[in-house]
Amino acid sequence: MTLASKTRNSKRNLHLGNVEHWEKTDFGISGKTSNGFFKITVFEHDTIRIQASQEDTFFSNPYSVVSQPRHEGFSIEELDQLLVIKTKTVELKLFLNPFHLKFYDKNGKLLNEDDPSFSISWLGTEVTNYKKLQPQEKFVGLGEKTGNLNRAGKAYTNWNTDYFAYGIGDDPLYMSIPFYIGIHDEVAYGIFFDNTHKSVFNFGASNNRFMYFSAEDGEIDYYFMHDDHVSKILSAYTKLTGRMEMPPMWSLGFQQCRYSYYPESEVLNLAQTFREKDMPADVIYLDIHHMEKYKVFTFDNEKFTNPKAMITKLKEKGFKVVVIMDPGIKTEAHYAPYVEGLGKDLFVKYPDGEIYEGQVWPGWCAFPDFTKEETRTWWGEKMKFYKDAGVDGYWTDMNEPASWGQHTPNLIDFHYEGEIVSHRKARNIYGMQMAKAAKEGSEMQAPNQRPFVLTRSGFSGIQRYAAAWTGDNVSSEEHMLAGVRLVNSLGLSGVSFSGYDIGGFAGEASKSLFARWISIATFSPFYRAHSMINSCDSEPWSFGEEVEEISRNYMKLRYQMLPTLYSHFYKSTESGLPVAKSLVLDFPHEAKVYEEAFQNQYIFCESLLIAPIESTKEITKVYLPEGDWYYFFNDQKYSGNQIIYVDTPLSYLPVFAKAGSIIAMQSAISHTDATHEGVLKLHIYKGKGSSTYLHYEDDGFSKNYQKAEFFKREITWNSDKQELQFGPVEGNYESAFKEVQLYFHGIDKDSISLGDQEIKGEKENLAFLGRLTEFDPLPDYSQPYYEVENINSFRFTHQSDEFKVKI
Ligand code: NBV
Repeated sequence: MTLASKTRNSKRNLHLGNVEHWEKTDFGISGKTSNGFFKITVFEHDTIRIQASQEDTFFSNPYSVVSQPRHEGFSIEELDQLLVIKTKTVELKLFLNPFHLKFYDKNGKLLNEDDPSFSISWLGTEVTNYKKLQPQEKFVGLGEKTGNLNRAGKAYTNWNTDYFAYGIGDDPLYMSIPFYIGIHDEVAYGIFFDNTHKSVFNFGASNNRFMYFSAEDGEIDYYFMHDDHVSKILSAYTKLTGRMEMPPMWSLGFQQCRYSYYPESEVLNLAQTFREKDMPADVIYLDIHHMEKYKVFTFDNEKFTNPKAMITKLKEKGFKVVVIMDPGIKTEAHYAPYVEGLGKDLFVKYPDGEIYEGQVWPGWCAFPDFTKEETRTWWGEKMKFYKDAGVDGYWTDMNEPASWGQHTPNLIDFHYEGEIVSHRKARNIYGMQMAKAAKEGSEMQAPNQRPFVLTRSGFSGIQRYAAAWTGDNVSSEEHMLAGVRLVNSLGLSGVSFSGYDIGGFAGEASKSLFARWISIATFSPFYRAHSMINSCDSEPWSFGEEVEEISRNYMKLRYQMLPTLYSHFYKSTESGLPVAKSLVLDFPHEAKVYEEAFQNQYIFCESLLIAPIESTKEITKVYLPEGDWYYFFNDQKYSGNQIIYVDTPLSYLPVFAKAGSIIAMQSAISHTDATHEGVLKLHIYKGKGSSTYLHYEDDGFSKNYQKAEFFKREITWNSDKQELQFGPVEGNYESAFKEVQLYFHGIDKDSISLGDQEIKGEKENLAFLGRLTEFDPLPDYSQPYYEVENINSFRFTHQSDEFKVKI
């Protein structure tokens, strides 16, 4: 009996068995056990790959990992019944009889260990790795997963699913990222299980013995990552699976969506209203009604008589257009994409060669096989249709792939870059490959323009191709907070550019809910309002004057913060670390971070602590981590390491600036392309020691930044010495800021020196959120108006040489 048939026939758990033979390889070891084969690869000093298979061959997912193992020093020591593989960061003990692994840090502290009895096992084709639960072990990450920040005690399934109006505890949703971080006893590690089949992560649900990750089929193929800092574990993961590229600046602005805006007069009115109401915005979306009979690569000529002219008018007003693209191709005779797809053999098929058809918006559809390069290229060519009309961004929806009935038959075949596999292996990767097709299509159509793709579905590595949003959420207070957790969790899983539908997609937001939601989203990487067909109007002016005023204030604040936001997006492209960062990343061993009351808190752009709170609450508890914090709207200072109570009038979201930080701002503008005053306003908060803000600028839309056309400099603030150092400028791009204006928070000085020059301060009253107008204040909105009073500001010419400001 061969191993494979032994496994297939097994009705009980089959362990990998005892190691019978092993040998050294270039990057580690490989070997044979009584029931299978294994391979251990030292990828980097902090990353070790573990593979186990029933056969003597190992398959690799061709889609997620983009890096190669590097020759870094490691040693292999053979002891009695044990092999020890050591890098400068991790020690791995492989116990031979039976095969099981234990990982230690460089000081010999246990990080993670297999359950020795089961370690890697098969049950039929299902393959599982069982890991002992460590005392008080916490688990974070796993991407777009509902529930608490700490996933201990829960189990999750990775199976990309179209889930309209999901509940805040429901699983699975649209996207699968089989990567998590385990934290216990002052240590942490990360595991990325690189298997695209339906998989389960059980963090101690229904048992108290182990956590496990299992896949319906395929192999054990995981990367173990460790470092002293959780953020370095995340950097290691994004080194493996890639990082986002610099998005166009406009995609950081406010975006307005609706299922669906039509006809073209409505779209133009919408744009006009934003401008008339002085509410900054950059993007309008065209949802499925832009198409003729929902056929992708068409416009409904009655609703949109001249899309190109419409888009030209929108551009004149500073708007970009993003169109939806669904994968389903209507199986209609003479419809070019269908005819071409058939002719070029680009659709997903049954194993007997017949085209698979499923029903979606256009009726019966064929599905392009995005796991095939020819299909992706062809899709990119078809996108010329939109490019010619002036479209700038693409929204890949329904790419789980969704179809009515929600039960795509498992037997259908996908190309999978030549391997030819069933739906069981391909489903989870399909959406990501559609997003890749869209990204590359956009680049094919406009080579020097940065693509913008928004995707619903994805897998590990999706951050290389698209921003993500959390699908069909619901207009409720708990959904608003659940969305924050989803975005924070995506950030902990390599996806820095994500957001949720402001106001909720399904259902109708109350006035206060919308106001609070748009306030929170101002501090979300992706900033878009969207709502369902047949629901009430949900533009930021549709909820009455107070909400309009609050929305305008926060939208303007977002545009004022663009220099900081853009710089942190740049930083994230370099580090893989999130722009909206759960507190767990900096304070993994602080128990309060996981408490229900505080688990939604996060740090935005390294400098602002955001404490999301329901719109119905008038007061909230906020946990301030160590360090000092300044309430953002009036500079009230609080010491960290304590829980404080804060009033939460609707117009003021609890936001705190971290002592020691530098927050770069500009004047409010109507859209990202509009000209600002040319003054870089640096808000500097007194703290302890020194901290650095990396300021980054470029043209915001082209790829010229890849050829050093950027302006980059470190600005270091030393609170102890009271010195601000502007470092050397890198890159060949001229800064758009002609002047610098400094605002010191927590420091009372009326002059500074800039070289030999003394500069006198001018007293200013800062109003971060503008003033609420006097009209008809409802009781809830009649809270005091906060402002930072009588602060000194200092203004001088922006220099590109290094310089120092002494306070
Ligand atoms: O295209 C229509 C919607 C879209 O607005 C939404 O954002 C997607 O998540 N789409 C789903 C299809 C149907 C929703 C009921």
